[in-house]
Amino acid sequence: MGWSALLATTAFVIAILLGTALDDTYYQDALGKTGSELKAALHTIISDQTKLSYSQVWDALKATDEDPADSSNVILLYTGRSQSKNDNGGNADQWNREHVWAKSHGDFGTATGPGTDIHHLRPTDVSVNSARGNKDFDEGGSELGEAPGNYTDGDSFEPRDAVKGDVARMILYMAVRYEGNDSFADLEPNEQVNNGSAPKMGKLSVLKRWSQEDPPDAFEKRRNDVIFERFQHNRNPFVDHPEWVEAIW
Ligand SMILES: [Ca+2]
Ligand SMILES: [Ca+2]
Repeated sequence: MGWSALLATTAFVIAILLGTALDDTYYQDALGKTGSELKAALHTIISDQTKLSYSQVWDALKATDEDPADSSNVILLYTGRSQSKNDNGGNADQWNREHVWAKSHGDFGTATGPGTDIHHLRPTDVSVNSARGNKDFDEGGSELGEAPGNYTDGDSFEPRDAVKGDVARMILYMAVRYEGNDSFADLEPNEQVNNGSAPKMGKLSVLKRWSQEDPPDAFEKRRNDVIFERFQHNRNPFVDHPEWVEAIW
């Protein structure tokens, strides 16, 4: 076996062991459970975390969403554009911090808590972020000229296919992480659009389908690892175990 083959084999074995190790350690109390018992076990596991300030989120996103092909850039969620890490701010074509679970749904703002939880915060083009606004997720509408593959109408937003599953798993992470037993609302998915300021996000049936259609890829898995190892020290269980979406909902 040559060196490159040996390295590839070693990397593969480490990846398998890491997955097994997570089940034997991090997810130990969740294994074998389903429904509300699984949700409760995961809530306890992922609530043990370091919390960031809203200003710390900028630097965290530069690490979690780094372009694997160019370490000076991040990949923007909806446009898929690779853009300089330092080109963040408030101008229309800069990138800013998108709350995938819109912060008005439960009115949690940007105080340390759900509003600074980088599992659902992503770099996005400023004006595309505005177009999404606080809309619920559903299919249909007009395509965004600046973000091909993304659609919106008066009451919902549909992200491009490559991140549909990412969006679903971020929303469902938030539902498990925030259960109303801290100073914030109990966040839950539902079948509505136009949820307004209610601590709800729709549509659950569409999000479940998106999670099936777009399983976790290398970028999403790496992101989960970076958040776990370097920032919050908690994981999105649905990136590690996508089958837990159906097991709970
Ligand atoms: Ca994806
Ligand atoms: Ca909840």
